[in-house]
Amino acid sequence: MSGDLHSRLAASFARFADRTLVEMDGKAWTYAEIEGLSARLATRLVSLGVAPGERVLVQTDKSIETLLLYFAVVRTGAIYLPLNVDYTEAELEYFASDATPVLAVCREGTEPLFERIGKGKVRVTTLAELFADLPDEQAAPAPRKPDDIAAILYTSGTTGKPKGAMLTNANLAANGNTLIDLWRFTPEDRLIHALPIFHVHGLFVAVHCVVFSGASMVFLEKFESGAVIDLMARSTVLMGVPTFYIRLLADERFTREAAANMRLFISGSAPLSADIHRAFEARSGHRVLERYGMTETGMLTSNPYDGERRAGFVGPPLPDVQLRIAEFETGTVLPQGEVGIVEVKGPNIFAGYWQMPEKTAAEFRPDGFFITGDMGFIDTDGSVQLVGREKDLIISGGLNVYPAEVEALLDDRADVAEAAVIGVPHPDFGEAVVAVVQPSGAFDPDAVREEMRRDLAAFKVPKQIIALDELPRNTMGKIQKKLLRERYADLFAD
Ligand code: MCA
Ligand code: AMP
Repeated sequence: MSGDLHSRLAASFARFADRTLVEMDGKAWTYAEIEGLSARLATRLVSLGVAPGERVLVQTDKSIETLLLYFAVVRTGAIYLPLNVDYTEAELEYFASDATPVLAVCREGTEPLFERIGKGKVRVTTLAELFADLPDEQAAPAPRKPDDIAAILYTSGTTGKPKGAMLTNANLAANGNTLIDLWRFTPEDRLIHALPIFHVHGLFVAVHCVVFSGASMVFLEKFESGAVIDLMARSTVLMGVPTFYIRLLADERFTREAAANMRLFISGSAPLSADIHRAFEARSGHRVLERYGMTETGMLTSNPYDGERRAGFVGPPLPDVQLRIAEFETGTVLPQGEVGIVEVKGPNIFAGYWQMPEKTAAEFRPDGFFITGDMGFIDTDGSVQLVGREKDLIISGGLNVYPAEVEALLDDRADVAEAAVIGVPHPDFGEAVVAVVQPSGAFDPDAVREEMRRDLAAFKVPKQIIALDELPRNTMGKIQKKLLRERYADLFAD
């Protein structure tokens, strides 16, 4: 199969032309319709200056138009750069200046904000404008090589600014091809698509599994347990973050009967607790298939389709992925069973961080293995268990929050002497962001939270801010986050 993503998509558009690709709000689009509309949209994009290698920044709501925009950008050979709709002006400004897009597609009403951050150098438009009087002409697909960049997805880091992970045509095509075989996707499948489409999970894993295999999907604007349960009778697969499964279990309409037509429930992006795994099986008769991946790599491991889906394990590496456990500091590869850093290599591993050669080099070993930052071990059956993270990262409802970013915002405030941001167990989000601060003078946690919402996407804003006279420190003066995590472990216990 060609390593070019557009050719891979086009092969499906042609082969499954008359079949339904996607449904939303009671309307359906076939493969041929989606291809035709995206090809016409590509003509419009080209007329706006979009060319191979240029970046198209997208912050739009989940819709068929956004999906078409993705396919259209791939067709032009430009680089698709989707952004979380929750990002604030302060956050967006950085992405726009770092990625220097030629075009920004934004939501109605946010044009002035994008004009401001684009500083006159970025053409700003909306989906409505792009789709108005769409030309009939279908742009010819731009020739692309496997190593050309198809998308940039920003991920934050433990220190410093977010990094744009460059994913190539070959990365995306290879991972999709592997996953449809592994998870047995066929044209008879219908996926319940309730994830956002600005992350690898909802955009590449979900959409490519559907399109590459000729299956169909139902787009829901966001996860809502009732709507998802209603769709199960005529669907076969759900992909979700653990919060989806927690919320399904909390809904009494979710029963064995409701799930009877489903063949597969896949979970990832964050750890699925063994308790939820077991409760889900007891309720529905289905064992969730847990897999593990990263923005920089796409999917890396998966529990087997046949064979045991082990609670608490993310499964063996995908057939085309090499995975090893090493000592973080030295890179020495560790024997089976020992805990260390997870390192990976394969056709799905990204090409590096956009314009950050040093940061890229620092995250690869000399022999080309990528250092994930996740800690784990390989069991005797080859299955991987993740036991923690070397990186200081909180995953809340499947979304990553780097404490350093939230701490920097708090530390900059006149009413805060120092802040420590930690993740604590949360019954719905898995982990929740909590800030423990040492105030300097008068301090109103609720007012501070409100103010933080101006600068930070809502999911990063601490669910609670706790003020202490003194933060616990070790003899070197370093804040003891471990101690804080222990002290507040039951903060959200139900
Ligand atoms: C929303 N809020 C959150 C989160 N989502 N807070 C913390 N963590 C979150 N994940 C905020 C809302 O802004 C709101 O704040 C309050 O929490 C309550 O929101 P609620 O209505 O409960 O949330 P929701 O809209 O139902 O969303 C929860 C969600 C959603 C369905 C879990 O966050 C979601 O779809 N997550 C999936 C993310 C994802 O696709 N991750 C994949 C990336 P307020 O009331 O203050 O306004 S990782 C990836 O791609 C890698 C490759 C991988 O392995 O998959
Ligand atoms: P992101 O940068 O958003 O792609 O998040 C990637 C990170 O999510 C990984 O490095 C892991 O820490 C975490 N992750 C993804 N899937 C799983 C999983 N099944 N279990 C535990 N952690 C996971």
